[in-house]
Amino acid sequence: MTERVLIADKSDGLRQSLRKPLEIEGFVVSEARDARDALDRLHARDHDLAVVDVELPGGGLALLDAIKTDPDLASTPVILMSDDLADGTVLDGLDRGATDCLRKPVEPIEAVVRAKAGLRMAHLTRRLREGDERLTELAATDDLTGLLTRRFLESHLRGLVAAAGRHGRPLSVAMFDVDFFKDVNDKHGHGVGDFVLKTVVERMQSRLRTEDLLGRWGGEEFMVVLPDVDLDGALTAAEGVREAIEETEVSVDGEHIPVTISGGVATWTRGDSQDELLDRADAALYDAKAAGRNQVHGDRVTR
Ligand code: GH3
Ligand code: MG
Ligand code: MG
Repeated sequence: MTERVLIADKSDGLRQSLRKPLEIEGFVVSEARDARDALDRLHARDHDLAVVDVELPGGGLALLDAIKTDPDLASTPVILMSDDLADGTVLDGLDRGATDCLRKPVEPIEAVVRAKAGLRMAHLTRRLREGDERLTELAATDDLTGLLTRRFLESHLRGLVAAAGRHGRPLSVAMFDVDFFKDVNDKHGHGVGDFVLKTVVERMQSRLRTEDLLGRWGGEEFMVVLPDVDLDGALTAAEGVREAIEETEVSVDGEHIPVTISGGVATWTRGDSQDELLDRADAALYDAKAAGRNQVHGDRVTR
């Protein structure tokens, strides 16, 4: 695969002197004489590397910032060129995301060597990042439903509880459990049970806002974390979810399967640990079950 390198420098002579050796090594080279021109070229075509003079008209570091803060361009490695590595600009640039630097006047062979090393590093970084995303995704989502896992939700909730404490913002949780789910499995088999769970999840998701975090807490138990929502808001949201499930028609082979859920809601109050908050939601869920199921209860402390 040919790799494309952008050389951004105001001097025609310098761009020419770097173009040749890079082309001999098989790179495709484009040139820009100022920051605006460079950014236009980077947007117009994918580049694998940019070599940027810190004294570029329009600002070498300004161009670096524009690249590193643009999601489409941020992964492009940038090598800075400067005639004074001691003045701090290059070090500043490395802190702002540059990969490497070249001292001016640039030796053409050195430009080639650094370009190759920069590209190799960019490949490795990309592969690491892709691997990392895959691993994070595996740990964060549940196989059957694709929902966030309990482990992920618990670790995320820890941060939200701390933030609620710092900023005094409301934070609520709602715990749901499918009613008499064992009967569904016993009567229709585990496969139908799985199908019912997926249907329940789809309906729950359709009722929740994107900010609400829905996760699978255990077998047929689900948890919703509601940032910035107080008890009344959480009760309304949970009731909406319960209604949506009650109204959902689930039939298998023409047979209607009644599905309902019960919910318990709790709101964080100052001094609460995460476990206390979850315990109170759990207790409220227990109340809802004891009161006859297919209903949502708020916890007794914050109600
Ligand atoms: P309750 O109203 O008190 O919640 O009654 P229940 O029958 O739902 O309660 P119980 O906790 O006794 O049963 C839960 C059942 O959920 C038992 C378990 O086999 C089933 N289950 C858990 N995970 C899965 C799953 O991934 N797929 C299927 N099909 N069943 C599951
Ligand atoms: Mg259960
Ligand atoms: Mg149940």
